[in-house]
Amino acid sequence: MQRPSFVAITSIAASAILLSACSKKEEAAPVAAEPAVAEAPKTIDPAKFLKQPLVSEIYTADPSAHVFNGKIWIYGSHDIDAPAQEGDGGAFVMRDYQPISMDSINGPATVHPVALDIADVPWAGRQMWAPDAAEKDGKYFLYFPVKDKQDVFRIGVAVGDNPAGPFKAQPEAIKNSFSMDPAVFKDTDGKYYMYFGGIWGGQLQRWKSGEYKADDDSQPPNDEPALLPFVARMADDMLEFAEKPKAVKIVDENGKLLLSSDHDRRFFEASWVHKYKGNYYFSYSTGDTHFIAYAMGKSPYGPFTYKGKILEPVLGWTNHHSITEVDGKWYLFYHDSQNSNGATHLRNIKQPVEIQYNDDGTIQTIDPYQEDPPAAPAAPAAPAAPAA
Ligand code: FUB
Repeated sequence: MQRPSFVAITSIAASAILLSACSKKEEAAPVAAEPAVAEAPKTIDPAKFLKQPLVSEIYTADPSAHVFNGKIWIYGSHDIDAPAQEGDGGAFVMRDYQPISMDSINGPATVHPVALDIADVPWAGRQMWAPDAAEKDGKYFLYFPVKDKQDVFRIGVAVGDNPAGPFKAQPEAIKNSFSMDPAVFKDTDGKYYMYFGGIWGGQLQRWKSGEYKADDDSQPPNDEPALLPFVARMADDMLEFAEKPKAVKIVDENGKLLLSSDHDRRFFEASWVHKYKGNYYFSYSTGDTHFIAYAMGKSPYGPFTYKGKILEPVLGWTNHHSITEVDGKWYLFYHDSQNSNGATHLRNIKQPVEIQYNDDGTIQTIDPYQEDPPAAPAAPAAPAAPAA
C-alpha cells in the first residue's frame, strides 16, 4: 500500500506548523526539505486509522507498556498545548506523567492522576520526555528524561510502592546518564538493562567526544557510522547503572554499522528491547524518515542486525512505540496525532495492535491505516482539544 501523498501531508503539517519534535537539520546527511508555507490542520476520517486513540481526556505519547500484577500499565509522555520553548524539540514542553492502566488488551483504559511532577524533581529544568518503568521486588521505578538546570538531558529515576505512583524522585539524575528516551528491559535471568539516547533534540550528538559539548550538534559525515544508542546494566537497587554505558551496535546484513546517511535505517530515538524465542529485538524510531525499525541479536548488548520495519509512518512527525507480551500474545503500543488532526506535539497513544512473527523470527510490518491514505479534506478544521 502506497501513501506518499499522505505521508507528505502529515510531515508537512507537522514540521511546518509545529516546530517538530527533534527537528534540526544535520550538517552532513540529507533530510527532506521543509515546506515554505504552513498548512492548516486536516480533519481525518477516524475510519482511515487501523486503531483509535486509547484515551482522549488528555494528550498522551511515547507509550512504554508493561504487565504488572496482571494489569497492563502504560507509562508515556503527557503532551500539553503550551508555547514552544527554545531549542530543537522545543514544542515538547511536558511537565508531568500520568500512568494509564487497562485490565485487558481490548478493555477500557484509565488515566491515573499525576504520578510525578517536574516541580518534585530537584535537579530538573524543563521538558519531561518519554519515560519507562520497571518493577523489582514489589517496588516500582519510573525512569524519565528531563533537561537539568544547565539544559542538558539526563535520566532520572523515581520510586513508588504502586504502579500508579506517586513516585518520589531521587535527589540527582542517574550518574553517567545522558540524552533521553530510557527503556528498561528485564532479561529472563532477572538482570535489568537500560537503553537510551536520541539524536537532534535528544542531544546524543553533543556527547560524541565522551563529554558534553553544547555547541556541537553535527552528525557524523555521511560515509561514517551513524551515532548509536547506549545500554547499561542496572545496579541491584535499580537507582544507578552497574557499569559505564556502552554503545549498542546496529549493523547491516554484512555486519557493517549503519551509516549516518542511511536515514531509512539508522537509529534516531525511542529504543525498546524485547525478547522472543531466545532472540533479542532492539527496536527504535528512524526519526526524520518516521519508521519504527528493528534489529535482532543474541545478547542484550548486541550487536543487533537490522531486519526491517515494524511500523510505517503515523500521523504526526514522531513515531515511538513499545512491544509487550500480554496473555501469550505480543502487542505494539504506539501513538499518532489523530486527536489533534496532525499536531506533532499533541499526540495520543493508540489502542494496541498485535504483532505477527514469521517463522524465522522476523516481524511483519504494520500499516497504521486501514486503507490508502485519505485525501486532504476540503475545509480545514480546528484541532480537537482534549484538556491538557
Ligand atoms: O515526546 C518527546 C519526544 O518525542 C520523545 O522523547 C521522542 O521519542 C519523541 O517521541
